[in-house]
Amino acid sequence: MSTKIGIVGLPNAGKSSLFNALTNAGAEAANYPFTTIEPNVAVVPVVDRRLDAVASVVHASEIVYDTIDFHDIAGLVRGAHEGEGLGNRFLANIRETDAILHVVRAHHDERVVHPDGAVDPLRDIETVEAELALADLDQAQRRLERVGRAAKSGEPVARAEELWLREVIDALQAGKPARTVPIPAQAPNAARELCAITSKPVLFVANVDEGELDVPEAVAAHAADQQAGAVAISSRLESELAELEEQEADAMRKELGLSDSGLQRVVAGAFSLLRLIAFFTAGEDRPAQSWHLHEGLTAWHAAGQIHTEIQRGFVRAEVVAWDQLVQSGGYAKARERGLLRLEGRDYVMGDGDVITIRFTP
Ligand SMILES: Nc1nc2c(ncn2[C@@H]2O[C@H](COP(=O)(O)OP(=O)(O)OP(=O)(O)O)[C@@H](O)[C@H]2O)c(=O)[nH]1
Ligand SMILES: [Mg+2]
Repeated sequence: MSTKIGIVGLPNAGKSSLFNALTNAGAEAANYPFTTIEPNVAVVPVVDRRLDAVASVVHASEIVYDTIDFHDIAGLVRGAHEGEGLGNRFLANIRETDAILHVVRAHHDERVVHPDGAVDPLRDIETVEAELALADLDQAQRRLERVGRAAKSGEPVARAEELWLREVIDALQAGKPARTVPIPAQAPNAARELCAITSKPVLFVANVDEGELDVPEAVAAHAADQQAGAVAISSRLESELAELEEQEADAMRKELGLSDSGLQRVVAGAFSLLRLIAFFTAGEDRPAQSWHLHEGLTAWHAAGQIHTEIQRGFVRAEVVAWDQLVQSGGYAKARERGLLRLEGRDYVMGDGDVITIRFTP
């Protein structure tokens, strides 16, 4: 299942520029058959050079990167939760995402109008967070009405959920995100049912002046306070770079003193936020593929990512670290050197593992 990420921010913050940069860079770097599900959804391959190396030593037929879906929405203005500026409808689109990219304007280009007249990243963040909290509050109150009816009949799960919803409502009213309220053991699905936007992990993207490399201090401090991540990029610069050929773009980056692509930092930031690791499957004349899995999950979970049938019939896994496979020059040598291990279903997957699962159909 591909990871979904929603992009939020004030009007003119640079969301669509970032979205376009992600789209173009993905199409370019991975030769991905780009499909637009909807005009505002970009399917972006997660380019991983480790997979390229693996594919080459095992003589894979092709390279298939795992993807992330980015959802671009229109800017949130004050009052968005009340339907102002169609905000509520856009917010509904990102309730189903796994994480939020919060784009905040930090560049000082006077030709770009700021909806509040002046550049102030922290104020903007607080405006957007207030809208998200109010939208969640509305959602929580509606859910409470429904659950409250079931709770009256004494149903224990509904009662636990009702109590939790009341706590969430208190937190949101106090300006705190829903994620600060622990999920009750008796109603483990409560959070999934509510789909609160403020329960999702957040990566702040400070849209900085071209040539600026650092996240503004106020944004960094706010992110740290929220246990969120933060990266600095220039959306405009990245969207321009994404339109160039790869070599040209690299040369341009060097000239500007940028070490890596800002988009790589966005994707890497999102992944570390979601605590995802990458693993690979690859074989001769078969596609080499990358997959993502939550940190700490097992070979059995990895099997489930690949196919439910493979998970159901799981017998054992052959695992080798990607760099050991590459250094060995292929599976045969890796096996000879004892680097290819047999593992059971409870083996905890490592980042960069190459796995072959034996299963009974
Ligand atoms: N100088 C500069 N201008 C930028 C940058 N990012 C975006 N812009 C400009 O700001 C304007 C708005 O950018 P968009 O990416 O469309 O902003 P948005 O957040 O999608 O705005 P809405 O869709 O209206 O909410 C455009 O004219 C961009 O060219 C940047 O990093 N630097
Ligand atoms: Mg836009």
